[in-house]
Amino acid sequence: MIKPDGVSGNYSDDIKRIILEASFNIVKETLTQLDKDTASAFYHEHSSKSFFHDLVTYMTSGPVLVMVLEKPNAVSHWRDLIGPTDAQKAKISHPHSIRALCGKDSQRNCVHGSDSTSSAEREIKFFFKDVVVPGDIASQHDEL
Ligand code: YYY
Ligand code: MG
Repeated sequence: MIKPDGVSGNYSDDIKRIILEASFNIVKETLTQLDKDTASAFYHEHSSKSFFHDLVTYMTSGPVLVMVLEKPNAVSHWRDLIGPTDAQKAKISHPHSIRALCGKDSQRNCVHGSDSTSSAEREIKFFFKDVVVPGDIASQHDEL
């Protein structure tokens, strides 16, 4: 997912170029505006965190571009490509990562990536009810 700062900062085309150069297939995509309930449900695992309210405010501040990406070991490859959660740290430790390119800090970090195959399955179904997730996606053992 390209988050609101990525979309409003006009990074979508650059990020899609990086995605295609890394040999991902973009299976589905949709530009959508999250409302408070949807953003809260998407990030429900963080609902007890101190940053949750600010995170929901940020995620609902503008449109997001949601994509289903496909390639072998897609979860871990995408996480490698986006870099660490804190974009300030990414700029130092992973200067070629997407978060280093367009993120601002530990909240406005430009992109989302599923953290496991089971999260990927949940998140794909969250946005794309009609995508059939391959049965073997959960057997790749690339939990992070
Ligand atoms: O998976 P990833 O996005 O890299 O980080 P998470 O620890 O799952 O946090 C989800 C999301 O929450 C993060 O992308 C920004 C936000 N967040 C925050 O606002 N402040 C923090 N200190 C940590 C995370
Ligand atoms: Mg996460």
